[in-house]
Amino acid sequence: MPTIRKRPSWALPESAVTPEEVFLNRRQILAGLGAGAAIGLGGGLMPSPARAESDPSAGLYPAPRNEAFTVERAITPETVSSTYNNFYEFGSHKQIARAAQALQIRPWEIVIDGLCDNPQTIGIDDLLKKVSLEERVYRLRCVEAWAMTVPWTGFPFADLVRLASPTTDAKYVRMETFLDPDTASGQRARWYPWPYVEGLTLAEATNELAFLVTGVYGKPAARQFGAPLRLAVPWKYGFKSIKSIVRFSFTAERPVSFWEEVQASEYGFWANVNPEVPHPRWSQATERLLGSDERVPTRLFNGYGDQVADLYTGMDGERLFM
Ligand SMILES: Nc1nc2c(c(=O)[nH]1)N[C@H]1C(S)=C(S)[C@@H](COP(=O)(O)O)O[C@H]1N2
Ligand SMILES: [Mo]
Repeated sequence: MPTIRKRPSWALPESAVTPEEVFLNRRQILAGLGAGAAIGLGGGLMPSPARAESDPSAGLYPAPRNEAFTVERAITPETVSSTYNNFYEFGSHKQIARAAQALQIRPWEIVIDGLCDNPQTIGIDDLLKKVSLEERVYRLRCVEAWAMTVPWTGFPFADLVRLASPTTDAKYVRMETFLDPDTASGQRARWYPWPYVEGLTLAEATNELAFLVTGVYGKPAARQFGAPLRLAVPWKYGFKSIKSIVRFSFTAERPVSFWEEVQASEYGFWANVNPEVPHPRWSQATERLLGSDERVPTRLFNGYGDQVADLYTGMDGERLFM
């Protein structure tokens, strides 16, 4: 259940988000016309919307919007956000949407293991029966200085932590993406430490903002977004939001994440957004909004400081912002 009761400072009334309403109307039209018409309307831009329609979890969407999580920015059009993706498993460029359609998202087993009382292997559809889905509009800020605003559907990470029941020794949760070089040609590139790994402290994973995503734009997530289960931690650079997760392990040791292993001098464990801490090769002061030429100032913790700044008090020795 959502724990935010008061509207945080970064939220504005729903009515301020005009393009979102346009999007919602369009979604209703699409639903009314059915999958066949959606293919025509999507043109060549949206890869295979019909496949999302045949997803066994499709009936769970759209999920009710949690109004505590809305933002003042316009929703990024789906045609833009679903055709400009980072998903190195399918290539080191942004146009991986078509290649990602090869990913088999059923059956999809998720291993929960490590320092917890309820280790288990659970299929995604069984997991979906144990949680209740809600929609949250979040910003996402990539370390490359572009940003988008998307309506994710999912459930609080805290619900999965509760299901696993970590022991008192557990301090971190380590997450892993699938490993299948036959499907994901990027995983044949031997210089990357596959599979993709990310990690959070347990305090971060149980923060109200940490969200496990199963859908986006009111339907099951398209594969390029990291179906059938990805993370959204909007106060951190986008690379922390690991896609297509197959394993959650509770650990006492801090996990080494994919990009940290590739280049620790540029990508750290914490990766909290901060406009005043430049990446070694570029400024983080501003960001480009996907789908426009507009550059806007970047905000500390990507604008989510009220929710997360407390997580980092007394941690001044850590490289919190890279
Ligand atoms: N498994 C996996 N997860 C990943 C990535 C990736 O390459 N592989 N890229 C990350 C990066 S750098 C970003 S910015 C976001 C992009 O999410 P989007 O494509 O949904 O915008 O996914 C993150 N999660
Ligand atoms: Mo990114």
